[in-house]
Formats: sequence, C-alpha cells, structure tokens
Amino acid sequence: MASSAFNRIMVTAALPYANGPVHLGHLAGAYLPADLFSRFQRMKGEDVVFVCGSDEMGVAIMVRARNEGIDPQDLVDRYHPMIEKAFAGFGMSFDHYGRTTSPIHAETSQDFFRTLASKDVFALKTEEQLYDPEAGIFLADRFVVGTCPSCGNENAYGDQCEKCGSTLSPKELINPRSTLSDATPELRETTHFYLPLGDFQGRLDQWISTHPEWKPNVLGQVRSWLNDGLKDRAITRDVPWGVPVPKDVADELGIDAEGKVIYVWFDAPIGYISDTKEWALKQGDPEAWKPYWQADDTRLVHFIGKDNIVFHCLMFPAMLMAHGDYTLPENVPANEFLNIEGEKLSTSRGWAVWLHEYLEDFEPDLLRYALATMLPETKDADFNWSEFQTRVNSELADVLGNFVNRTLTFAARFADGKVPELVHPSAADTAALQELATFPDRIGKAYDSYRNREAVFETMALARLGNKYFNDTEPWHTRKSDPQACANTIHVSLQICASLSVLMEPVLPFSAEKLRSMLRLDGVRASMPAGVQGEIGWDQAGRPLLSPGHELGEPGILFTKIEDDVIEEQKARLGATPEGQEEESPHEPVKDVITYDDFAKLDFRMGTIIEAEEMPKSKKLVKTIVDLGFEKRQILAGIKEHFEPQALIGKRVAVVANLAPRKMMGTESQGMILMAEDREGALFLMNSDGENGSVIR
Ligand code: B3M
Ligand code: ZN
Repeated sequence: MASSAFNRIMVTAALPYANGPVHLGHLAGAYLPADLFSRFQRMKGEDVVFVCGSDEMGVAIMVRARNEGIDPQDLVDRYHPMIEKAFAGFGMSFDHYGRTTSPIHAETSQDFFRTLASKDVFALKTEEQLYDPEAGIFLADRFVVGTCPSCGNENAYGDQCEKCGSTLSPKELINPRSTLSDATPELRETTHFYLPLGDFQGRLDQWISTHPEWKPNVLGQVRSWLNDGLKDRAITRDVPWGVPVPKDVADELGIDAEGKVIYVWFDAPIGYISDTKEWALKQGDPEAWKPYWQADDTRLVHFIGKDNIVFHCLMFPAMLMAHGDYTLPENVPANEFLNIEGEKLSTSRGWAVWLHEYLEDFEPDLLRYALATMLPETKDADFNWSEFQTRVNSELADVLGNFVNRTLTFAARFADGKVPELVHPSAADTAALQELATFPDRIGKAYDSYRNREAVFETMALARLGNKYFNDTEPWHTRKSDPQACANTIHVSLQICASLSVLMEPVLPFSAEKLRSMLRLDGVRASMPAGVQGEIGWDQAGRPLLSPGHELGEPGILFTKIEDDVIEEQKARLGATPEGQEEESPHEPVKDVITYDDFAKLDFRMGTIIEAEEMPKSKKLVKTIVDLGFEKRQILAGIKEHFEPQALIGKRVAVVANLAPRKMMGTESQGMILMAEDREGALFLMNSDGENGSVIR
C-alpha cells in the first residue's frame, strides 16, 4: 500500500463559502469522504491532521452581502458558526475548523504571495477596466449593467445577458452603468498580478503523469485542461473585500496597492495551511504545522467536489511548486455531484437537504451511512429519501441492529450477561472467526483507496456474516440440546459485535460508541483527534476482543426504523422555503441615489390618528383622520389586512404632508401614513414623541 512511504497524513476538505448553510451536496462531495478517510487512518494508528474552515473572502460573499444590504463581515459572521455547528453535529472530525477572515490567514496568504513575488513568479498586466468614479472602486462584472449588444436587453450584466444568454465582457455593454451608484463607469487603467500557469505546464504534466492511480474523473478533467494549454490567471482583484495585496510588494513594483486584494482562489487553498498553523498554535507548538506541509514523507490529500478540480490539481500545485518549500498532494479524490430525488440540487429553488434541518429530525449516523452507500464516487449519483429509509430500515435496523440485539439479548438471558468460553468450537464457529479476521484488511483497503461505498458495503458484510452465522448455528435449539454449542455461538457472535464496534467507527461513529458501551468494550483507539490512544486499533479488530468471563453492559436498540409518513414529510419539504432561513430573504435593494434637493421637496410630519374606520366595500383600505396639529387630514391607508381600525385610534404616526391629494373609491386621501414593511411584509407604524405637526427631516 502506498501509505507505507509516508509518516503522516494531511487531510483537507474544501472550504465552504460562508454565504449560506451547508447541505447534503456539500457532505457528499467532500466532507463525509474526508471524514471517513481521516477516522479510518486515525484508527489505523496513522498520524493525521484534518483541517477545514469557512471560505469568507471573494466576490460571491461581497455580492451576497450587498444584496442583503449588510456588511460582508456580518454575512460571514452569521454563516460561519452555523456551518461549523452543522459539521460538528455530523461528527466531522476536524483537528481544526478555521476561517479565512482570521489574521493568521491574511498573514499566511500575504507571505505566500510575497515569496512568489520575490521569486519573480508573477506576470503583471495593465489593462483598462470599468471604474465607478462615484463609489471609487473598480467594478466586478456583476456590478455593471447596460444594454446587451446582441439583444438590446437594457439590464444585461457585465459578464452575461440573462435574456439572450450571451457571454459578455463589461466593456461590450452599451450605456454601461454601475449598480453601486448608477454612475457611468469610466475605463481606467489597472495593473493586476497574474500567475503564469503556462510556465508550469511542463512540470504539472510531468507530475500528473506520476499519478496514474488517481480517479479517472479527476484525471480526465486535468488532462483536458492540460491539452487545451494552461493560461495566465489573474490573481488579484480591485474590490473592497479580500486579503489585501501586500503593500511592500506592490510598492516595489510601482503598483498602487490601494483597494487591491488577492483573488479568492489564490488565498482559499492557502487557507488549508493557515488552518494547520492555527491547529499547531492550539497544540502549543507553533512550528508543528510545518512537517505536515513541507516534509516529503507527508501524504497530502485534498477532498473536494468536481467543480474545484482545476484549482486543486493545477493551480494550487503550481503555487506550491513556485514557492518551493511545499510538498504536493498525493491525491485529490474529487467526487462528482449528488442529485436529489432525480433532480439537480438547487439552493435557490429549495431543492436541497439542509444539514442543520436534518439534524433536528434524525440521528447523524443514519445519513452518514445511507449517504456513504450513495456517494457520487465515479459519476453523478442520486439521493432519495425512500432509499435512505430502505438503508436505515433494512440494513442498519434489520441487519446490523438486529444482529447486535439478538446476540446481546441471548448473552443476557442464557450466558448470565457474560462472555462465555469457547470450548471445542465447531467448523462453523472456526470458519466465522477466520472470516472475521479478514475484515479489517478488506474494509481498510477500500477506505485507504477512497472507495467508500465499497468500504461501507464490506462493513455491512460483516454484520451479514454475523446474522448468517447466528441463524446457521441455531442457538435457540442448541440452548436445550447442546448448551456448549449455544455458548459457543454467543461467544463468536459477541466477538463479531466487538469487531463491528471498531470497524463501523468511521461511518457510524455515534452508534459504534453506543455498541461499545453495550459491550463494555474499552481500550479502542479513538477516531477523533486527540482521543484515547487505546491498544485496540484497526488492525487488531479482526481477532477476538472480548475475554471469556467479561461482563457485558445492558443490551439496547441501536437503530429504530423510520416510518413512511416521516419520509413523506421530508419529500414534501423539498422545493419549499427552507425552514429557519426566513432571515435569508433579501432586503429590498436600495433605490437610485437622489440629491439633497430631491429630498428637501418631501414634507414629513408627526401626527396622531384620531379616527379610523373600514372603507365600505374595500378589502384593503382604512379611512383615518390624522391630527397634524395645524390641521386635520383625511388619509386612506391600505392596511386593513394588518390592523384593526379601532386599534389605530390614538396611535402616533409619520405622514407625508405634501403629497398631492388623490381619490380612491370615490373618497379623497390627503396624504400618506408612513410605515415600515419588513421582509415578510409585516407593517409597523413609525412613532415619535414630537408634538403633532413636528417636521421630520
Ligand atoms: N469555497 C468553492 C466551493 O465551495 C470554494 C472552495 C475553496 S477550497 C480551497 O465550491
Ligand atoms: Zn442579450
């Protein structure tokens, strides 16, 4: 096995963007596979560090925050803890989960950038880009709208016209305007740093060819990029959110660093290194990260989804090569995509299973197991709730749970709750124990080579073996006819249970622990970081782990079956607005900028509603009389669905006092009552202590 040449394993899982909660697709693409691998390797006794963190930089975060009318920092502060919690709930065994807004990350990325600059790796290119003179920033593609040159759509984006689908560059737009200020953007010169990937083509090609064992889906993509020829990639951006380009580097090259940040796909993979540094600090050994990244005997493995292949197999390796101090990934076992109920996952349509929501309804192990059997390892795969139910009911409950339960119940009733001695084993007993001995290797080989579906299938095969053996030896008969044979069945079955409690640990960590407590089996090596270094590890799990006479714990139920209506409810949720995400609905965009003179034309006053009644025949209107101090006004307000007219009397309100009067349903309205409308459409009055007639400005 390749791992013998390595003395430590560095595992990374793609850093999720902190612009939304994590869902099933995330889990299937990178996190579950990475966790299965890390837990297995720790049980094997390998020295593993597994890191991940939130990706908090990048234009996507900035745009999302802008749409919500909040600061990017507030956006990531909302989602980072939510993501971290969902991962913890699923038992992701990270040694560290960081975030790319951390100071260590800024420093690490800037140092990396600086080193590459000092080695003259970067190319510089000066080009004209659209600049918003009012907002004072260069405009990312999505911040420019204008008329599409192909179809005349007046609201085409700088990168694409959503009407006719043509791909555009911001410069092609007719009458371009900035979405930030509505100003007409000007072309300004800006200089960007480029990573000349073409210069690395030969080395990358050569390196990739030393890895024929990589997954075909990964090699396929990489080969096609290489065949097309690698091109220079801009690795800086002129946007107000990101890791700043180091000023010293820019100064030396005579470039204005102001407003220039490092492109998110340059800093994000460096995030893995930053996370490892933070882990090392936590260990009290700040230098401890180094061998994991820089020693030749480190096995570096990146777990990602297929959309990240080019970055992890070409761009980041080129950066690592250029730097010179780093080791290259040993494998990048990318997964394909996971569909849900036969349809492409879509967060905007609510066609997703949110991890935090799942955890409110089910145990994490059930999904870990079911999903592991459906992972998109070689091609896109489909998750569906019925299959989830089948996996849980007919495999976890009927096979694994049932075997454990009947063994432990038999031991409690007919062996005094102790492990009986094995005396004169039958051929069946010996055969079962011999086969048991082969499982650590069978399951382990699959995990080690990223074949998780197979590993999980083999794990269940051990439970099947147990069940079959139990059935074949018929302890319910031998109990009377041949008590020693019955004792032997209980003995062997208990040994299989004990082995299972170790070998099922990567995929079913929570249930494995439950099972060990039913068996009162101690001394098992932990699969979590910094756990117990028990003497029973993966390689010991094939031999009898329980000594005769050992006292067992209470038998219990490992898995409960899931009823149909529970599954129906989950299916019905797909496509609906995700629960707990109401705060996600966007704030209304801020309207076009007005001048002070525009504003000064409006006359707002405080008033008190002194009369209010329903307008006959109107569904919406309430007729009010508002006392403005200097006069009383009749004002119609479309608020009947929100307020009981009676309840409005005496309420203080803000009024637009100089709105031209207009008739509604034959009745004149002489102004307008101002209200705050929240994102759910609820209305609130605007109150103040100022006397009636007070001017609001
Ligand atoms: N955040 C993209 C993604 O979530 C990106 C991954 C970074 S890994 C260094 O697909
Ligand atoms: Zn168009």
